[in-house]
Amino acid sequence: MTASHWGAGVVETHADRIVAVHPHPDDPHPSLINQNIASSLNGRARVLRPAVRSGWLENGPGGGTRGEDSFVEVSWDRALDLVAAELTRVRDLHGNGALFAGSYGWSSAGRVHHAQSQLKRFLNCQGGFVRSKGNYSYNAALVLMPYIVGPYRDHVAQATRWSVIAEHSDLVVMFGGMAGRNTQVSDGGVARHRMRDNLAACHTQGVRFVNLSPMKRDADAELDAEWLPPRPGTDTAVMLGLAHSLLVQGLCDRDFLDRYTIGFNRVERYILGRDDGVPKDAQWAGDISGIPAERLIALARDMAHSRTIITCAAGVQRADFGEQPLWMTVTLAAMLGQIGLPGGGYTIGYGVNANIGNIERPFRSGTLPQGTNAVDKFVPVAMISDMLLNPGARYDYDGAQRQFPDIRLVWWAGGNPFHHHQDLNKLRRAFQKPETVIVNELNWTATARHADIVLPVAAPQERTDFGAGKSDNALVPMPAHVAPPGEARIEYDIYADLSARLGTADHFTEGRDIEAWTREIWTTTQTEARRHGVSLPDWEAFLAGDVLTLPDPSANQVFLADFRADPVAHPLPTPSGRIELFSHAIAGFALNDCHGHASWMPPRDQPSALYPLNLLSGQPGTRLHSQLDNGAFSLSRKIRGREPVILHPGDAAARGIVDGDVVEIWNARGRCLAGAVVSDAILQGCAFLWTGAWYDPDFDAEQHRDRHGNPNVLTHDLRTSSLSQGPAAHSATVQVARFEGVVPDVLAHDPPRFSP
Ligand SMILES: Nc1nc2c(c(=O)[nH]1)N[C@H]1C(S)=C(S)[C@@H](COP(=O)(O)OP(=O)(O)OC[C@H]3O[C@@H](n4cnc5c(=O)[nH]c(N)nc54)[C@H](O)[C@@H]3O)O[C@H]1N2
Ligand SMILES: Nc1nc2c(c(=O)[nH]1)N[C@H]1C(S)=C(S)[C@@H](COP(=O)(O)OP(=O)(O)OC[C@H]3O[C@@H](n4cnc5c(=O)[nH]c(N)nc54)[C@H](O)[C@@H]3O)O[C@H]1N2
Ligand SMILES: [Mo]
Repeated sequence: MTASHWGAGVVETHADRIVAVHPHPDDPHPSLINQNIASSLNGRARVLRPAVRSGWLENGPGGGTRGEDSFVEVSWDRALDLVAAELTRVRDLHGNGALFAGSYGWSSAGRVHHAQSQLKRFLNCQGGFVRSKGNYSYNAALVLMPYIVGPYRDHVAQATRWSVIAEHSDLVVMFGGMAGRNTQVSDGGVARHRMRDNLAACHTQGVRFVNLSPMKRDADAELDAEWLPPRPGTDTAVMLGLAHSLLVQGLCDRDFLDRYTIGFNRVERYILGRDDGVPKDAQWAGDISGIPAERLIALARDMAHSRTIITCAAGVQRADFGEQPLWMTVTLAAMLGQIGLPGGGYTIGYGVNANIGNIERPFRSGTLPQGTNAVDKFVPVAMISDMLLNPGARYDYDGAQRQFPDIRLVWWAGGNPFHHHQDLNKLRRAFQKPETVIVNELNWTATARHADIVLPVAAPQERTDFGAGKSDNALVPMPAHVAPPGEARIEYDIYADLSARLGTADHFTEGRDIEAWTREIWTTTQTEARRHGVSLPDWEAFLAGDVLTLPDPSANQVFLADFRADPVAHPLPTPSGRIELFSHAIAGFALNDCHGHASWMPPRDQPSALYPLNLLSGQPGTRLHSQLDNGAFSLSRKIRGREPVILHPGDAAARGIVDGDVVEIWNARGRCLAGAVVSDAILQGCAFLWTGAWYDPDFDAEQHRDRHGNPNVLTHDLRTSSLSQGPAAHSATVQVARFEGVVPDVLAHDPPRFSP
């Protein structure tokens, strides 16, 4: 048995090697991502021994060029001596505030060995570090929603169940769709994939779906969804057009707005164009979005006359001014007046994982305690490049002015910024700034290649653990199936040895080895379970057994039903206790990129003669982000070794591109190769390149061309707005052409160059 973010699996070994991970028999729709595991774990890219960048080794901290120098393999003793000495040096000279260990990333499932928890516990015992705040998934929602409705994570957990939608809804209007491929995954694990059957039940019950997304397959074919593709970044305009149609057709629920919201009068003036002379009517919205005005007017009427739930994919906010479609989703739903009714209202983020609207955890499992961080400094997660490039500079975030720390040492465990961050050429420049970069990795990812000291670590199937997805109702045993390859080690043991060198062993280990901690964490989980009336087996029995399923705590929940029933007894945690369609707090920040109510701002990069296509870069169906990109299933979908890019037949023909061609994609920030998939299931004028192909820069080529197809060489690092500073990957424009040169080999799945 094993657990992963994309599901439980049954591990088959042969002669001390993992040869396959099979679907768990109880999972109705197991993810094929498991098919990557054996080939990836046994692949050429595994880090087998500790390695140090030659330029750093020869010239000391800061020497040489990250990403280009060769590596020198060293013994563990040598590597740990170097790390301990460097940590001590940086702390003595600059203090703990010069250490950055935000380490954003998904790492692997497994409660005990969670990479970030391990690193943070270790560094907290050393006096702390600068952390990161927020995420790449839905940062705009994390910052915005508390002002207008309440904490976003709570709302995701409280999302109306699909069983309720199947029974009560007539219409599901989906901005950004609800891509089935994304619901393979859930943070920490998903033992049973329920989404497909739950959506099928909606369809069987006659629920209609409308998919407002540039990609037709953002709604699975079985839903028979109507496809109304807006131009990327224009959802706020579409929603305003719908809102205008409601107003002028007299379909707005005034009672709801009066009782449950504040500030609608301001929004109404804006929608009607009272102050700027621009009515945000269906014609206006149609011109901006490309969706016919008549269709918007009819859809607004249909929404008002049906039990309608509006959904907005998390990805829609991963764009310029990404707060606006969120705020406008809430505004539109409030105007319909169905918030808190079964099957009505809105949810932001259905489809962002397997469990939302399907299942919840009755209680939290135990985790490795991280201790306390004595450094009280954070950086918004997607400001990593700006932070490294501009120490001491000021920036806006969440209504306050803040200052970047002066970072000398970066430590990353469990994430891949050279996959996840925008504008990778800028990140490469930023990564030259610190004196030392330490990376713990399974594989020679681009981030490992941009490090100075690389520590090889065990994979989930090579250590004993248990899975407990954050929103899943299962506990999954994860016995070690094989030993780590080469000299790769369990991360806890690495930190224990380092702590001994630094004189903090007792503090870090509390006298326990990893097995003792594992038992301790299981005991905590048992205690927590007992408090919820659940009795869990002892550790040995659990580890030798099958997936354990916990009771569903809220099978028929309806989002904001309490608030609707009694807004006085159950006020929202907003300043007014109501839904804030106008926020005095946000208006008070006087930002030019996020006003006091939802408003339309065109994306910064507009298609031009030079860069005529909108680039979209959503999550890949064949892997989790960059994880397992070198696995068999992920590789099976590549085109001549490159990541597929989906192009509309009209855009392809205009460029002489046919299906299967290697193409070059570029803009002023960078360029990459990719493999063309020509399909009319994408809106003309868009190119969709999956994220996660391991970045493979060719330093001899123009703009360090990436040979493999990583969209983040093309995306910008300007972020959503100065309110939330979230990543805005979906707002980029590019040009595409057939690649006429000799197609180079992709080297990203091979180890780097080593020197003796
Ligand atoms: N253009 C574009 N960019 C995007 C997105 C997009 O839509 N478009 N999406 C964004 C989103 S939503 C996200 S969440 C991010 C995801 O970005 P990341 O979470 O950084 O991506 P992963 O590929 O999951 O990286 C996890 C890394 O951890 C390593 N790892 C796994 N297990 C362990 C372990 O036990 N120990 C250690 N030390 N390492 C381990 C893996 O080998 C892998 O390199 O990407 C973001 N980037
Ligand atoms: N298989 C698999 N599943 C995953 C992941 C993975 O790596 N692999 N990653 C997981 C993670 S970390 C996250 S955060 C979630 C993300 O889940 P989502 O945020 O829902 O997914 P995305 O793929 O980023 O975006 C959804 C869709 O939005 C559409 N879109 C982009 N721009 C616009 C726009 O301007 N308007 C409209 N209307 N639509 C637009 C794109 O076509 C895209 O397919 O997925 C999770 N699920
Ligand atoms: Mo994410």
